[in-house]
Amino acid sequence: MLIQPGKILANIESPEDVKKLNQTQLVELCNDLRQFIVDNVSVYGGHFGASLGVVELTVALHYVFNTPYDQLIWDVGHQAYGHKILTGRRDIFHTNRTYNGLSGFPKISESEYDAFGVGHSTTSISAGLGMAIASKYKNEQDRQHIAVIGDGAMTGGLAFEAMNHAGVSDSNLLIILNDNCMSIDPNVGALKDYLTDITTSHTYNRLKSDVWNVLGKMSKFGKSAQEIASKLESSLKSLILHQSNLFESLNLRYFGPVDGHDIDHLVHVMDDLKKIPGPKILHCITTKGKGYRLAEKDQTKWHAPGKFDKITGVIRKKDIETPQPPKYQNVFGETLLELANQNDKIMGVTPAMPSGSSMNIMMDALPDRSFDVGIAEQHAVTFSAGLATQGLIPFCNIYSTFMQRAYDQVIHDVAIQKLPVVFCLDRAGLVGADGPTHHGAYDIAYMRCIPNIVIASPMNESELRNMMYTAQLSGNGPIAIRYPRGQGVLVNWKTPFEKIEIGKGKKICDGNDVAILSFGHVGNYAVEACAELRESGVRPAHFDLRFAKPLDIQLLHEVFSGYKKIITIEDGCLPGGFGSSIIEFMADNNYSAQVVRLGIPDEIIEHGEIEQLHKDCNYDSESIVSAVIKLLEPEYVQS
Ligand SMILES: Cc1ncc(C[n+]2csc(CCOP(=O)(O)OP(=O)(O)O)c2C)c(N)n1
Repeated sequence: MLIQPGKILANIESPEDVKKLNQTQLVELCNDLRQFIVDNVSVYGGHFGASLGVVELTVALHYVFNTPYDQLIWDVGHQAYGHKILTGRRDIFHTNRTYNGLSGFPKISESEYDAFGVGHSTTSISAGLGMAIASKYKNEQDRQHIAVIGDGAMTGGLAFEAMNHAGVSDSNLLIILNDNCMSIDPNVGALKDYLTDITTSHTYNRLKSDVWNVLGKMSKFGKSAQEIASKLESSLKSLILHQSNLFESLNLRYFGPVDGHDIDHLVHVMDDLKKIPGPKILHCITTKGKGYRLAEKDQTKWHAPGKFDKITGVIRKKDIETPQPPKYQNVFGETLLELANQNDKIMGVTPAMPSGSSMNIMMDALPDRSFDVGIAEQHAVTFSAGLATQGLIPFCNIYSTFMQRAYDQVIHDVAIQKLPVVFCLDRAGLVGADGPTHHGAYDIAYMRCIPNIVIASPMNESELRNMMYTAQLSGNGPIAIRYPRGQGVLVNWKTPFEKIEIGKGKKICDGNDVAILSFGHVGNYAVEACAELRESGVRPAHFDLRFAKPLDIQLLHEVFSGYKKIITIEDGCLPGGFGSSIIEFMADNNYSAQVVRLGIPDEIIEHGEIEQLHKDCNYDSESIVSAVIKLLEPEYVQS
């Protein structure tokens, strides 16, 4: 179903067309754009509230700035739907986040208007500064660089590293702080309080009007930007005597706060800021979900609600009658609370993903023992290390993909000191529609080379519970438990806790000729494949290793002594992954066997349905069946 845009939006093929509109038409364009986003996301799914919140900002930016020559960098990029629709992608927007369709995030290879690829947060100021300094070097003084960053993304340390640099750079960088008081969940921390303070403070309202008075004169009389900038400077300085401003103290000129939904005012302000050289920040106040009442009211639920009925606001659920297994994240959330009630040393740590990880279950019940630390993965890990030095047992839940941010902290702060931090790596493996920026492809490989760490992965919910239970008993160095996005396999998953011996795998079924070695939830594909093969008389053996480190040496000796054809399967990258560890074992122990490794190949995997991606990467159950059959064919052995 192709969704029809409103009258004004129907004529926008590029930002050039936006620039032809008058003020009234700009307001109408905002209405059309908002409606088009509601119409599309309600039918096709995707991120929702964030794009609705920046409709006016998006229109104003494309109206005032000369994109793509001027470079517009979106932080995270989940709010860039309006940007995509205005920049030539309106008619294919219904393919957003689908297989072979548009990416849900800005992507350099998708459009010249996407100045920088994103998905992870807090990169925009650094990237924008790099571009601004490059422009200066190339003598492109007229070129503008605009980083649009949310107050949530601003809690990440990288933003401050970038501002620290920008403040001494004399570069043409405009930071637009899109402040809606929300991350996915309500934003947290002292910075959030500070932003609220400057939004409501009397001094800053005075500052605002002084600044706009000066800017107003500038537009009217056409004075040179430098002259006005220096007036502005002294006006700011006199006010700063009354109250220091965080951004000003980093040498960034601070403007605002302004109403981020007043398109006229935004256009006026941005037009003026364009003429002021140097690094500067415009603080815009917006409402996440603006224009869709329910999304304004429950902003966390409507961050990415899935498909819904746009009239009633009822979120569509799959029509499945039979009881379903829970999501792994909920098993984590409920089990953590259960364990925390039994063991008062347990603490919970999440970098800005309370709902996404289900850590919110513990946060609601035990608020003093669970922490949302903002979008700050590095801090989350080192903070957990600090807790662990004091005899506590932190469960630090970080999506596999976001843990990439905190790699040195895992090695330097946790593993070297052998601290008992329990890392729970959610969304490990391919994640589907979010695509390459979010696939949890690398954690087995990047964790496996770190000494002192245990790497476990459950095949089902009950195993996840037991791994969490075992982890808090051990107190003996770090452990990482990886589990995928989505549902497990057991309807009755709340099994009594049982200790699992660290480094012990298990035999799923006996067989002959071929042995399949799996790690984690994808072992269920191997179970399906074995069942199918048995029907045609082929009997592979299946072992689930449960630990990629330490490996079950005894079990592997048994496998390599008994089988000359081996298939490994993992929901992780092949280079350096679980399969590689099996080949290393084989070489180190002088075994010789034919080993076929199934997993994520050494290439960037795009977005699409998870099942489709598993199939493309050749590790769904059908692919395992084919791999077994091929391995048994003599020609295959020779080739
Ligand atoms: C490094 C990293 N950690 C976590 C996330 C998950 N995440 C996606 S959007 C988001 C909230 C962003 O908040 P903000 O920047 O204020 O934008 P808003 O959605 O409020 O417009 C988070 C935590 C991410 N994308 N990147």
